Amino acid sequence: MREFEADPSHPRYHSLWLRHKLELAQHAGMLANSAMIAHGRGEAFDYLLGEKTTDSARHATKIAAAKLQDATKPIICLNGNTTALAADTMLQIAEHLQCPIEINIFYRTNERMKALINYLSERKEELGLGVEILGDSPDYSIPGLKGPRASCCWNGIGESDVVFVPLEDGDRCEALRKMGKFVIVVDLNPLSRSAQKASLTIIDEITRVGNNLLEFVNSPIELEDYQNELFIEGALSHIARRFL
Ligand code: PTJ
Repeated sequence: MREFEADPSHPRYHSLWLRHKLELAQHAGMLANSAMIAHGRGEAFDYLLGEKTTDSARHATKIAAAKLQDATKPIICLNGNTTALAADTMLQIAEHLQCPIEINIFYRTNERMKALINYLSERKEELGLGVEILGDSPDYSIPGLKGPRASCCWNGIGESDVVFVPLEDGDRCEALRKMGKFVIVVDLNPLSRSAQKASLTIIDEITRVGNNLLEFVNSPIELEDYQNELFIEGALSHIARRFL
């Protein structure tokens, strides 16, 4: 595996670093075959957004923190890309919220599940955290979904009331909402089905969301009313203002 050689002064340093993390994860068998395509799509939207957290996305993240703090059974649900890019912050957020993390992937294979759970467990040990990691023995199925992507854990996604699920797919987001859950999605594409179907959509890059959310969950936050369409409109009008 090649070493990471970019100079920190390189204008695209962070972007190159994220790509490198994905390469390492690919090498370790953690990612779906299409993970790089998904990342490239995210990068394209991030470029349009200016590669910075917008005020509207920061506001959505703050509401997400309040919802997670207020939840009875919150769960952080991670796929391959999010684990590769943001494992440490997600573990720290889970520790603050005292909630488990469930590895739950779209393209499920036993090998990938094992690689992801091992990696997350190693990071947890390294950080000295006590977060419960779920996913290796699914005992529940998300109603209305077929195939391996429906598999999950009852004591994780199954009985949760608030699900934080970055880079989710539209069908599963809809199925989780039909179960009555409050679904928080992170997606750089404001037009994706999951962005449109979520209870709360954070249109921002997952590593930036991780850092912001970690900052917010550190102190108690008041719940406030919001309209999710405004977060989607906020991202679209931000893009329009930058280029028109
Ligand atoms: O690990 P698995 O098996 O669950 O599979 C994960 C992928 C991401 C491959 C799978 O869910 C997939 O194919 O996703 P899609 O349908 O390509 O959607 C991915 C969405 O995530 C796109 O709308 C991207 O804009 C968005 N995205 C990609 N990278 C990031 C991102 N959003 C936030 N931060 C990112 N770093």
